Amino acid sequence: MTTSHSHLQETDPAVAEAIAGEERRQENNLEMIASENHVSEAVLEAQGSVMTNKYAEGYPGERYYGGCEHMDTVENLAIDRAKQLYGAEHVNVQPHSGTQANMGVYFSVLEPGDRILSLDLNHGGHLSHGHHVNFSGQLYDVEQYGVDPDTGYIDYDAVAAQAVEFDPDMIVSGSSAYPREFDFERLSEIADEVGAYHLADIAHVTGLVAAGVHVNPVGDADFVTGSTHKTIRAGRGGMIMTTDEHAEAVDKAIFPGGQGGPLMHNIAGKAVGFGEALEPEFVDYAEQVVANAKTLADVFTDAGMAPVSGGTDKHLLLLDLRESHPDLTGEEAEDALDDVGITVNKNTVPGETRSPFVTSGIRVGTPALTTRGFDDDDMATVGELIVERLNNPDDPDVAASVQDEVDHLCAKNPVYE
Ligand code: DSN
Repeated sequence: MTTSHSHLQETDPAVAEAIAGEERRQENNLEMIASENHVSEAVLEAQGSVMTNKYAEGYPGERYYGGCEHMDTVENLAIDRAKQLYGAEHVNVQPHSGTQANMGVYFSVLEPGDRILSLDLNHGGHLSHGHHVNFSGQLYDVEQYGVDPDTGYIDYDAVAAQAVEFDPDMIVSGSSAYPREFDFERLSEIADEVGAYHLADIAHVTGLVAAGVHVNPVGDADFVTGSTHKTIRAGRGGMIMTTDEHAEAVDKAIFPGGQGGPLMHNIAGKAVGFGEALEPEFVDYAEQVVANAKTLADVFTDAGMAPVSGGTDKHLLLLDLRESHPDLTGEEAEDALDDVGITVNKNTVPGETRSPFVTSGIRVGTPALTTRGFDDDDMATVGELIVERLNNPDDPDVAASVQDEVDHLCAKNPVYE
């Protein structure tokens, strides 16, 4: 990848320098935010293309503007490739984000005041699943399910009982910090029993599902939403998958219901990334993402920092620091790691007692490091560095030695050659 940005450097050095700084930061830090990844240069090229100039309200073959023939080509490519990856009958690739995708689903079949049953944010859920600070919690009547405090797993019998009691119009599954696979089939059965729709939000695991290393809810859930830039490493944004039955309602809810012109440069990036995910090497990547997360879980467990639920089935771990590091908040842990070039995010945990700005935990993910080539041995070293730093957050000698090792790992596994 070019790092010069020569034209921008001339016309707008302030922005050029910020972009160059971010390139250096990504290259020289261990990016372990579970929702982030490093896309290919091909995806970057598509996203930075003239596709950004074009308005294309409507859908392929049915646009409200002229000159959309190339927009139709990339949008159809993105749709067809997503259908191949997930086996969906209908795909909408226009949502600007995962939250917009969820909004599109809600708007397609729910009325304000309808009832949603979803996973609590502190137990790994997402703001757009009905949190009171989000439109979803303001427009709908929301109840939430949680994880069993003893096991850290969702208790599906408890969810079934709650569903009978609450009588929701929609059950939402999927998460941003629940480290275990969902039993999508069981949730669809529960939804059927109470006459509710089932929305499975696979935002974090779109890549793992595409590669077949995580269960696919398409075919069980009425609606499946996802982000397109996390584990799937495609252009930034969201998508909705559904059956032919709900296709028209979903498309109308996205445009004109919830959005204006689609972000065609991002849709071009989605098409490119989906094409890459159809290649056999993508399965190797996804398998390594999960293997790396399991390696981290073993290192943390051996160090007395057992992750919530005892491990992971996917690309992320949630560490509740209250027992292992009672004097360290999630915020302090995030800062301590940031100081030595390891980027994670503070995260609320089941039974959280602190504010979302402070928290008692951190979330740690492997998609981005796996993209830059980290294998099991590298990941074991990363886990040991995290333990070392969190055990000695005020020791400058430890900080210096961890930083040295981070520098070495980054140099050995460059993001962009
Ligand atoms: N911001 C994303 C995450 O980190 O999980 C969710 O939207």
